[in-house]
Amino acid sequence: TGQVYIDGQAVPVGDAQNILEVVRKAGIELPTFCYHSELSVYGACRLCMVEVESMGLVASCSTPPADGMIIHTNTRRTRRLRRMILELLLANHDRECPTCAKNTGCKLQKLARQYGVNTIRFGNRDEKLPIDASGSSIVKDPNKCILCGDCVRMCREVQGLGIWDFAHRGSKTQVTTAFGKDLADVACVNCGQCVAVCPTGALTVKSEIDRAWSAIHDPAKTVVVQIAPAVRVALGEEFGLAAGSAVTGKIVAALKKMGVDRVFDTLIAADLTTIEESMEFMSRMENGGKLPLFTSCCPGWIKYCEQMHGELLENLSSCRSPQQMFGSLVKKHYAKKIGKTSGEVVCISVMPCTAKKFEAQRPEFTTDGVYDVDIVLTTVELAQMIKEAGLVFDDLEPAGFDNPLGMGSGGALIFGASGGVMESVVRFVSGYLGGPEVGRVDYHPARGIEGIKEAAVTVKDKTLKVAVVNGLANAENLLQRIKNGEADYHLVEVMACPGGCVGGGGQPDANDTAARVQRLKSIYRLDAVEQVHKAQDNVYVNKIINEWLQGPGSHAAHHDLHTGYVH
Ligand code: HC0
Ligand code: SF4
Repeated sequence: TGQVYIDGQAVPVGDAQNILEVVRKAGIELPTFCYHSELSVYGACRLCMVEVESMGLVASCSTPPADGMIIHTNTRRTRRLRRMILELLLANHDRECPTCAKNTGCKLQKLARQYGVNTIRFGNRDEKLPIDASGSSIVKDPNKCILCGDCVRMCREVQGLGIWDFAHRGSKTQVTTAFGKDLADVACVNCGQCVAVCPTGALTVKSEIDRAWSAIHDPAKTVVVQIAPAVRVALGEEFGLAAGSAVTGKIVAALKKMGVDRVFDTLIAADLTTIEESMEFMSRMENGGKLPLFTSCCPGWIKYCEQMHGELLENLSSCRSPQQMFGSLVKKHYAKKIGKTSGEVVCISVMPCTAKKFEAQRPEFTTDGVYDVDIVLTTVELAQMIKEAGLVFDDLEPAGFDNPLGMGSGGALIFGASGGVMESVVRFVSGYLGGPEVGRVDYHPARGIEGIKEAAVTVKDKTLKVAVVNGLANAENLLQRIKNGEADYHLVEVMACPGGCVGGGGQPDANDTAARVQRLKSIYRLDAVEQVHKAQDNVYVNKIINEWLQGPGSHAAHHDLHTGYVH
């Protein structure tokens, strides 16, 4: 409370926790590397230093405001200090900017320009540390790390995993995995949240752009693309549109112009997931099966559960994720329909998620020796390809998906937001059981960006206790409460990323909470105007179940759409 004076302007403190927040309220952007409102305060980068009268230079992120404080944000000393910090960081940093994946998106580069650093008085470090590209989803280049510790706190505080930590001392300090193990050999679940928060090119997404172009340019291949729910409300941001802009038709148009043969929608597989998972859930309810049932579409959550909670594997739904149901349908059925072998059809996914790259490479998801999903591109990677193709995104005339795999319900679309899978199951089950909510079911308690949501829903004579959780630290918290008998549910949805897929590690500015909220709202706006609201009303899904899979609950449906888990 009270007020402070920032560069001569009186500013109320309000509920600001530190000087940095008040300064931002005053409309002044202080530079920071290590400050994120969702993570703990670290105060390491010192870029946010301000001068406070009678205190001298202080780090604004870790100094609380006091009534009457007189603060100067732009003085000879702050300017000299910021430039010196940037220069020292650059001296110790790989400077191959034009070929860096973060070029033009790098915060170090941006701040160096902003503060006019145009010469570096110190020699560059010449020791080159090895790059770790052993994992499926993320690449670590320690030569570009500025030791801000953002990845360390993100992985520990939001995902509860603590894959990264500081090792060694002084000028040898590095951020690394335990015992310096390769990324492929640690418990990392590939969520990409550390990549999203990394200000430089030290952590980047493993690109599959070259492989995608090779497939598109190969005349012997039929290239089929699926687009995940959360991509369509985020990709526009890469072309300067507001967060949450819906650009579905433009994405389809761009892919066609790039030379893709068929553009399909993951939504059709999400509807299939809703149906299969709801049937599994109702059968467990009726037959005394393992409960709570946990959703299984998030590959980060699945890997986490396999590694940390072997005792819960029977509680996981056996449904493959929509991405993998789609891949399975394409390779086992669609390829035949168009007279091709599974090897002649290349299935590319566009996902908001980096862990989907890992999921696609799980050995169980193959048909006749080839992967069901061959290539996974993130939202940002697809945007990059659209730029490379020279397409003016704004000018693209929206196009429609191809059939028979191009149509999904509103219930499938909301999979992209935390709570969406839960709501779709509620829509299906209440319709199926003929409860009071047959028709247009909206289930608001499942919605929103909060980390843990709990509710009870009554369908006919049954009360279902449900929980929705995002962020693996929140999930762990919930699991412990279940274990200790403090909580008990029938159905739990888990998504690893904050806000669900809209906040996936492959999205533009994946760490931007305001953008996540806009994307979430956009998804529900699109759902509200969608004519087909529930999975069971999607005629294309019913056709596929009956004509390709020999009816609901058949052996084929089980074989093609379900999976198992490993300890
Ligand atoms: Fe998601 Fe999915 S909703 S995980 O968040 O379930 O990535 O968008 O594609 O598979 O449909 C991500 C998003 C998907 C899958 C779907 C699910
Ligand atoms: Fe941790 Fe996710 Fe980064 Fe892996 S990808 S190190 S789990 S934040």
